[in-house]
Amino acid sequence: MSETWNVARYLIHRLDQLGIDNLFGVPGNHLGPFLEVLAEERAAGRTKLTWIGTPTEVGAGSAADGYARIRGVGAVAVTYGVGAFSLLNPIGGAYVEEIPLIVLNGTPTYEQWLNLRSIGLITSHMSQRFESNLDVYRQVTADAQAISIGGLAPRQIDGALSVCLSTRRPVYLEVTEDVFKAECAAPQGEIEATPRGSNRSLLKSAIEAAVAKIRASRRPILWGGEEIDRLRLADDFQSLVDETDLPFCTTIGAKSILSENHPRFHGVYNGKASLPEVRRMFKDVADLRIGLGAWSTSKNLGGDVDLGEDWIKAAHEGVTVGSRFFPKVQLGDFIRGLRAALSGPRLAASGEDYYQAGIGQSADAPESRVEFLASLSETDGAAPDAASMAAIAGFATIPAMAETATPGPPLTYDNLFARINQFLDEATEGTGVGATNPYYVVSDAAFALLGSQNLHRVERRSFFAQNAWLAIGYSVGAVTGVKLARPDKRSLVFVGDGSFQETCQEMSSHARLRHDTVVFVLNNEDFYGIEQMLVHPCFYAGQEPEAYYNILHPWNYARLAEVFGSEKTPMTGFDVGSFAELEEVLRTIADPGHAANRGPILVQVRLARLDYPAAIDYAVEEKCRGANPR
Ligand SMILES: Cc1ncc(C[n+]2csc(CCOP(=O)(O)OP(=O)(O)O)c2C)c(N)n1
Repeated sequence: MSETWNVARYLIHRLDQLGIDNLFGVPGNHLGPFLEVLAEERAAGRTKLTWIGTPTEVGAGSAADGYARIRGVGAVAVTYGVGAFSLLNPIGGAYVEEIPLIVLNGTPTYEQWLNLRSIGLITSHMSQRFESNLDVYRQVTADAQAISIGGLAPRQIDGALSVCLSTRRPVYLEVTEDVFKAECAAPQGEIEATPRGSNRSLLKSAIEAAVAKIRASRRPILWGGEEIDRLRLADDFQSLVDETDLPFCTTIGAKSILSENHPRFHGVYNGKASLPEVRRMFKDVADLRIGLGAWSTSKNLGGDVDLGEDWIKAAHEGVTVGSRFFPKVQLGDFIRGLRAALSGPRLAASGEDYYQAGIGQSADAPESRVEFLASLSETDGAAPDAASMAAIAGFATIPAMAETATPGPPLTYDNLFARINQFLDEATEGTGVGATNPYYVVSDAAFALLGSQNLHRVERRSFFAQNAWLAIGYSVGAVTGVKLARPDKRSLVFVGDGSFQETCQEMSSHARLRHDTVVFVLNNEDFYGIEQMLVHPCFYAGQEPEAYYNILHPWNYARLAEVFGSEKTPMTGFDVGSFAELEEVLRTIADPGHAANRGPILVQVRLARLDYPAAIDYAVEEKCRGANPR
C-alpha cells in the first residue's frame, strides 16, 4: 500500500472500513479533487467505493438514508452552498429519524476565502456569511467539522465518524477544495461506536418498577418501536416475546422489526388510524402498554397520546414507568433485564401459561392467557392470522374478477392495498417466522402510508417509511439506496401523485442502474389528499369544495418512462384505471420473463379525488357533522 496519504484518501479509506460501498451525490467543482482521488483509489484497487450520481441532492440524501437504514451507515457528497442547502431536507430527516449518515461538502479554497475577506470577492456558491453552511448543518447533525488543514483532518474526520456511529445521527464534514489533496497521517485502527452503558442502579430500579407494574396488570401488551430497528435489538425483542408469551404490536416506524407471521403479533398500532381490532386490543383490552424503543410521534400515535399510569416506555436512553422516570437506561439492557425478570424458571420449566405463572396475579382473580386471547378475537381466542388480519384491514373487500376481461369495480385505496397485500402473500415462500418474500416495500407519506401500514410483511426489516419527518417524495430517492443495499430484493414503492412530483426524476437513477423497482403513483385526480383531510376534511363528506391549493397540475406519469428510459436502460410505464388493468400489471410484474422487468416500472393508479383510506375515516367522522361512517 502506498505510504502517502491525503485527506481524500483518508476519508475514502474510512468509508470503506465502515462498509459503505456507495457514495451518493451531485458533483461541483469544489468537490472535484475528492472525486479525482476516488478515481485514483479505484484504479489502484484500493477501494470499492462507487460514486452514484443522482439528479438532485434531495435524491442523493434520500438514497444514502435508504442505504443506511439497511446497511447501518451511509454517505453523501455535495458541493458548497447550492448543493449543501438542497441536501438539508433529507439530512434533517436523518437527524430526526436517527439514521447515521456522513455528509461531505466540498468548499471554496482557502485563497477564495481570503479574497472574500479582503476585497469582498464572492466565488460561486459562497455567501457573505463565512460559516453559513457549517452553521446550518450544526442544526441537523451530531457533529459538524470544517477541515482546512491536512494535518488536522484525521482527528476531525475520526472524531466525527465516531460521533456518527455512537449517536446514530448524521455528521457533517466540509473540506476546502485545496485540502482534499493535502498530506495527512495514515489512518490508525478502525472507527467504532462508543459503547453506551446503563447506570446499573437506575437500570435495576427501572426493571423493578416495570416488573411490579407488569405483575399488577392483567393484560399487558408490548409496543415495539423504531429503536429496536436502529439498535438492531430484534433478537432481544423476539426473545422477550417468546419467553413471556406477551402479545405485541409495532409502531409504523418499526413495522416488520419481527416477522408479521409471529403468532404473538397483533398489528401496527397507530392510534385512531389503526385497524379497529388492533386499536381495541391495544387501548381497550390491554390494561398496560409497554413501549420499547417506540417514539412519541404523531404518525405513531394517530391522534392518541402515550402518557399515564397505564404506560411503560423505554426510549432515548431512559425509562418511564407511569409517572416515574429513570434516566441513563439503555434499551437493550432494559429489554434483556425484563426478559430475565419475567421469564423465570417457573415458566420455562413448567411451560405454563404466562398469565397463570405469575404475571397478572394481582388482587383480582388472574385472567388466563387463553381468556385474554379469546377477548382479542371473537372467534377462537387465537392471535389473528394473516388472513384475519387482512380481513380486518378491509382487505377482504378485494373484488372477485370475472374470467373475462371486465373493467371490474372502481379502484379505491382500500381495494388497491387489499390486492397488493394478496399479491405480496402470493409471492411468500415458507411459513411462520421463517417465511421469505422477494419484495421490499418503501412507502411515502400521506394516503400511501395509511394504505400500506397494514401490508402483511413476513420477513424482518422488509418495510420502511420516513414516518416521523415525512418529507413527501422521499421514497422515490430512498429506494435507490435500498436496491443497492439489498440487491436480492425487489422494491415496491407507494407514493402519492403530489409527492411523486417532488422527486420523480430520481426514477432516472433506477433506470440508469437498471433496478427492477416498481413505483406505484397513486393519482387521486391530481390532488394533495391528506392536506385536504388535515385542514378541511369535510370535503370528503361532500360538505365543502376542495381547497384551491391542493389541486395539482395533471401529468402523464406513465410517459415518464420514455423520458428516463433508453434502449440500454429500459423503463416501462403503465396507466391503470380499472381493476382489470391492475390485474394485468400485477401479472406482468410477477412474470420474470416479461421485458418490462428488465428495468424499473412506473404504475400510475387512477383513484377518485373523493376517495381516501378507511384508516382515516375517523377524521371525517369526528369533524364533519352527519358524515356517514363507512
Ligand atoms: C417536502 C414536503 N413538502 C410539503 C409537505 C406537506 N405535505 C404533506 S402531505 C402533502 C400532500 C401529499 O400529496 P400526495 O402525494 O398527492 O398524496 P395524497 O395526500 O393525495 O395521498 C403535502 C404537500 C411535506 N410533508 N413535505
